[in-house]
This record gives sequence, C-alpha cells and structure tokens, in this order.
Amino acid sequence: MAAGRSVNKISEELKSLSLLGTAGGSGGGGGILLDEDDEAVRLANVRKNDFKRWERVRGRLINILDGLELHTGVFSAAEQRRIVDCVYDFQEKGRKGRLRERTYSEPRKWMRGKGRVTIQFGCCYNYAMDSNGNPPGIIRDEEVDPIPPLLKQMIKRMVAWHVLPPSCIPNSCIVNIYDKDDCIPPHIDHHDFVRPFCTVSFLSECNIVFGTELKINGPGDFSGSASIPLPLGSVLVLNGNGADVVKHCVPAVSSRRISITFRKMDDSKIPYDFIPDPDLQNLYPLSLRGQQHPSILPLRQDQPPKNAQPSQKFEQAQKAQQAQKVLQSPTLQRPVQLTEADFPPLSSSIRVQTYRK
Ligand SMILES: O=C(O)CCC(=O)C(=O)O
Repeated sequence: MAAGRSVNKISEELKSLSLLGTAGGSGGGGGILLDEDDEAVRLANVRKNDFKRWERVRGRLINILDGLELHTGVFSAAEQRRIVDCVYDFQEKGRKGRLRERTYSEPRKWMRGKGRVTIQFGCCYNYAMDSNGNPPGIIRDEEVDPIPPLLKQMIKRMVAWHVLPPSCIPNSCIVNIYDKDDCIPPHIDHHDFVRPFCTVSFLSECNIVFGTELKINGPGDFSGSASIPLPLGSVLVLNGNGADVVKHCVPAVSSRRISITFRKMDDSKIPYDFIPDPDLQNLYPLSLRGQQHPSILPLRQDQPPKNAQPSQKFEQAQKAQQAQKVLQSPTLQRPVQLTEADFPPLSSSIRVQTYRK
C-alpha cells in the first residue's frame, strides 16, 4: 500500500472495515462505524502471541508450534454478536433447505463428540470418502453457497489488520457449530488448502489441543502436548509446523461454541464453477504511520482526544503501549496450560490415525 496516503484515505479505509452495519438479515455487513467504536485504537489494541514447544521430531529438536499465532481482540463483542446472529440465520436457512445441498450439514448426534454442524462456503469439502467414492478433499464439481458479505468483511479486517497475509486471502470457509459435547477430532488440514489458514472463535472459550501424537482417551476426549485457550473474538493462524507437523483437535466442548475456519484453496483444486469474488481481490494490510506492528503489547492508556485523526490515535495508542512495555518471553516446558508464557505437560503416547479435515 502506498506510503503517505492522506489521513482522510486512511480514515475511509478504517470505516470500510467496520463490521457493525445497518440492521439487516444474514450477512448484510454494511460498514457504518459506530461512534464509540474507534478502529484506530482497536487496531493498536490487537495482541499477537507466538508459541513454543520444543520436541524431537524424526531426530531433530524443533518448535512444533512454530507458525501458530493467536491474535486477540480482532472482533469486538458487538461484532461477535452480529456474526453469531448471521450464523444462526444461516443455520435456520440450512434447516429449511434454503441453502445449496452441500452447504449445510447437521449430522445425527448418535454418540458423545459427534454432531458438530458445518456450513461450507466457497467450496464443498469432503471429510472422508463419500458414498459417491469421492476421496477426502475439495469436490470440484459440487457447488456450495458463496461466502456471505459479513464473512467477507471479516476477511477484509483480518488482512487489513495484519492477521492474514495479502498473499493468502481466503476464498472458502467452514462454520462449525459445536453444541455441548461436540468436538473436532485430531487432524491436519488437507493440502487442498494452502497455508496459512485461520480459525475465529465465538460464544464460549475452549482449548485447541496440538501434538505430533494426540491421544484418544474416549469419545470427544483427546490430549496432546500443547493446549491453547481460544478467547472469544480471537483468530488463531495456523502455518508452518503448527499446521503441518502437529495435528490439532478441539475436545468435546462444555457449552455451545462457534468457530469459522477461513482457508484459501490451492489454485489447482478450485471448484470448476467457482467465480472469484471481486470483493476479495487486491486486499492489503493497513499501513499506518506507526510502523511497528501494533499487536505486541496490551493497551492501557487514556483515550486519545475525540477529534484526533485515526493515524494520530494509532500512534498515541502505540506510545502508551510502549511506555508500559510488558516483556513477553515464553518460558519453555512449564507444566501448565499454554498462554503466551506457559506450556503444558507432555502427554502423548497412543498414535492415532491422521484425520484429514
Ligand atoms: O473449531 C476450531 O476452532 C478448530 C476448527 C478446526 O480445527 C478446523 O477447522 O480445522
């Protein structure tokens, strides 16, 4: 993005990223910025954590979580509510048969752990060999509904806020609706999707579990060497070892949870009738004058003056953060849950079959 753009241009861009739009049905996604919602300060308040867990893999000591990034504070509480409402609208449409056949799937809950609802946009992904003999992966001759406007707004936000690289703009997504006790079993995401990809969390916090070996203790009960809590409105980006060396899973959740996984399809796997969405072309990260990525430190500051321009507010927020710099230096191998500074005990012994999602 060109340096030296006018403050007005930056301000316009910030407004266009707002997810709080006019009232309306699912996926309306208009872009009206509420008075109290200051994107510049919010952007400065996003926080990024990296993770470390050193393990020997095929004789080499590596950080198995390298490539994972947890960005917190990306979607506000109000935006989360709007997105969840949109998901429920889609669920209702799916139940009434108003979505394309392969878009909506609500399996029978025949045992603990089974029953997660999925809503697929952009492409039809096959989890396991289906009755037509299609192997796991994208089914290129099936059509599903396109990514709805509000979810496209989420993508724009994530690219603009440096959460996803502009070289990897998602053109598909899967909404997961977990009721109590639903789970997603251990898997590595299929390579029909390129890296990085990401998952956004709503409604209730849960842990995502990682490990080169994930142990199945019972239905929906999995354990592994690293467990990362996923705060509401956060985005977990999966790349590198975190996406491809370790498997991940979400054990049975204790209360309803929704996640949306955004992924870019490999160009050679795109469905035959897929039409690239013009809204998702040429997206770029915001380059505000503050330079340094804003996501490093927590924001604890007085609010900038009301009439400050976005770029001033951004710089002010950054300065306040730097003044209170809290050093994040992850300690290795501590026997507690993973946050940016803590690591869980090793606990993997039984090898499980990789489930390709
Ligand atoms: O629900 C989640 O946060 C994880 C979903 C997931 O593992 C996936 O979509 O691959």
